[in-house]
Amino acid sequence: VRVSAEVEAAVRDRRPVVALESTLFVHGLPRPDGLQLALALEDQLRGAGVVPATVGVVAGDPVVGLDREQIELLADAPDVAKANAGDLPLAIAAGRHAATTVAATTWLAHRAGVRVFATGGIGGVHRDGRETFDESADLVALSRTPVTVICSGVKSVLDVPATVERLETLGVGVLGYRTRRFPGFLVGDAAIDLTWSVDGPAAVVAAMRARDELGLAAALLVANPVPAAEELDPALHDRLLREALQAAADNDVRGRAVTPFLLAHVQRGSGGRSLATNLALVRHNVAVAADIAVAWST
Ligand code: PSU
Ligand code: MN
Repeated sequence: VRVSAEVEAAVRDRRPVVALESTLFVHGLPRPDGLQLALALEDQLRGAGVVPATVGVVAGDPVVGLDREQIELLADAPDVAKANAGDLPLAIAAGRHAATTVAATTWLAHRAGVRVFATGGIGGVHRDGRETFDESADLVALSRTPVTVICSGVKSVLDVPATVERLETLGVGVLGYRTRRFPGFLVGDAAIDLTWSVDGPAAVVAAMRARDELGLAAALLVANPVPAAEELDPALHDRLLREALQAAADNDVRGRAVTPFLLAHVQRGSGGRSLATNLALVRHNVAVAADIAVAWST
């Protein structure tokens, strides 16, 4: 793993560092919003006194702490693979460019000694998961990587209650951040009660310390809802999602094509509002991650 000099020094000196993934800006957002967001998140972290550690694979090199040119390269290149943890050695051996998902990013961040990671939404159980077994590699990766992940839930195109059940089975501790309900990604509330809730970074750090002392392998998931002023109207969200699911069924869309199809449908139907909400929730997660990383380092 190639760790940038800046990230390596910060980890060694116990200064705050936050990892960021690359699938979000390479595959999860339209161009040029992805690149703009990636650079804005780095600036946001630096402004909070935190070293950013954006993770990705550049020509077969797994990098923790991509520099600006490397971020631009991944955002612009036409042939960037999407790598989960199982894909990582294959992308490396093939010398490919690859964007890292939550699964691959947590692993590389952990190898570099980075303990806090912010993203938008993690992967999860697909709605047809009972038949297809389609469940994101993020879930099992989180079960064996002791990193703290700040997110706003899982993409609402997934089966959210099933994903929360799987997190429990896999031993991933879920903490509501100033909420007692699991967040619904573009909306604040997925109507699932949480057992544990914290009111700020110090309580997250206490849980991280206890997890380390117990020698547990799993991640902690900090569930941070999108701010109320920026959520997508829940009625609009539900209507767009219903229509998108119906359109996918009508057009016989299957497998890997389903998620991009549904997201694009919601995007068009909301007239760009879902994109604005997506950007807002990621920025909010990065702000909370910065607070946690600062508290952890002190
Ligand atoms: N959630 C989003 N946009 C994304 C992702 C999640 O709103 O782009 C990405 C993350 O990188 C996550 C990955 O780890 O999708 C999950 O993909 P899969 O279901 O193929 O494991
Ligand atoms: Mn899948």
